[in-house]
Amino acid sequence: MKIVAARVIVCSPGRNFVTLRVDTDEGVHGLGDATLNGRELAVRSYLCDHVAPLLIGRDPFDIEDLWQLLYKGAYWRRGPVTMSAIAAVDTALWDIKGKALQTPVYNLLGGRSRNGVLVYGHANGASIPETVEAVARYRELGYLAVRAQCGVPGLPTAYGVGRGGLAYEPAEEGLPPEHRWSGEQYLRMVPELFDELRSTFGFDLHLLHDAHHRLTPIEAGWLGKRLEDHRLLWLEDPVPAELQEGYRLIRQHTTTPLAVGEVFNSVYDCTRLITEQLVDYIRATVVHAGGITHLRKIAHLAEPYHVRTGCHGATDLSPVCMAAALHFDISVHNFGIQEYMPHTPETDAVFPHDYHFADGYLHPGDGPGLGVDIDETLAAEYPYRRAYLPVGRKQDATVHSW
Ligand code: CS2
Ligand code: MG
Repeated sequence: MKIVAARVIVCSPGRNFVTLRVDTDEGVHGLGDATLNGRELAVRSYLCDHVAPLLIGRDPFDIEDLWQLLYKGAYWRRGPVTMSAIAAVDTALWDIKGKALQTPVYNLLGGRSRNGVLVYGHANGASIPETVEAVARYRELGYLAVRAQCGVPGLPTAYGVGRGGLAYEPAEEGLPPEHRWSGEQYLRMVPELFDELRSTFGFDLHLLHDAHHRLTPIEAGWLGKRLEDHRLLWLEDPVPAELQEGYRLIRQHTTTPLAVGEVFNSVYDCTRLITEQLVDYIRATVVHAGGITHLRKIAHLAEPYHVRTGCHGATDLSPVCMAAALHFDISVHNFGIQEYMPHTPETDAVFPHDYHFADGYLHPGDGPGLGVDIDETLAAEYPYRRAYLPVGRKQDATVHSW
């Protein structure tokens, strides 16, 4: 079997997505997600202008060799654009192999290790009572785990909180909006939020929270200690993780489980966090961390250190990434939990897929390959619209992590 074409489809059914399609001389094709929120066209160019010519004529079954060729052969290694492009190729090749061998991709990864993939949903509200109501709705929908994000008194916007009752979608058309941040106000609100959630729901529901890279290590240590009795499943991205050893300071102060890594794009971003057991969950996912091939290497490094997976799964990762993540999730031994923000009906129409939700779990489906496709005719009805993630600024206008 030989690769005969590699094309990139950019579309915007409610939000922007970048999809790689790889075609072979035996009529089998595979898909890979290459979406990088706010920098989509950079990945399109990397794929179209630099990667696609290298793929033509190669055997799509040689997944590891092609991964190494694209990684080492570029000379300039790592980074979100490069690794999202490599991820898209890798994902498409696994899809092709599963289809050619007429088996679901999870069977090529060691088979099933569990009955279903535990997921968590995103509840949010402008106030604590609104957030409590939203968590109740997710429990009624059958979710066993819910992330809770709430408005911050005195701030016009807050991370993870939808506007006007709409589902939360961080990217906005036009130039980047600027969102204000107050650590003081936030650190007052979060303990009150989880005091209220635990007194309302007890401990039969997993609760999670995302600090979205905004605290200092000592603030995160204080917050983690304050939340310990609420037994969160995790406190996510408490501080930016470029300084991996910065997590030692948080660990010294709290036993609240920590999750990090949705912005990571290679195993090198997390070797110290894993080998020093500074985190409990690693959030790297298929589309931004080099595909299924590299994500497996991250998970295998993590296994002996008792670190579990918790793949990122926001709506800016397409159904192609979700499908691939679920084949990884159902198979990898040290699975923790999968984030699940359902896409819009218009997105699901462009990306028909086999995966489905039932009783708090996602199931990847048992069809050959990844069980996802793209309707290119429908996709063409949704042209790309430049959109940016917000920029964060403190109250005094100092730029801050968003
Ligand atoms: C968030 C994301 O889902 C999460 O945990 O951190 O919504 C993140 O803000 C977006 O994926 C950024 O594009
Ligand atoms: Mg996050």
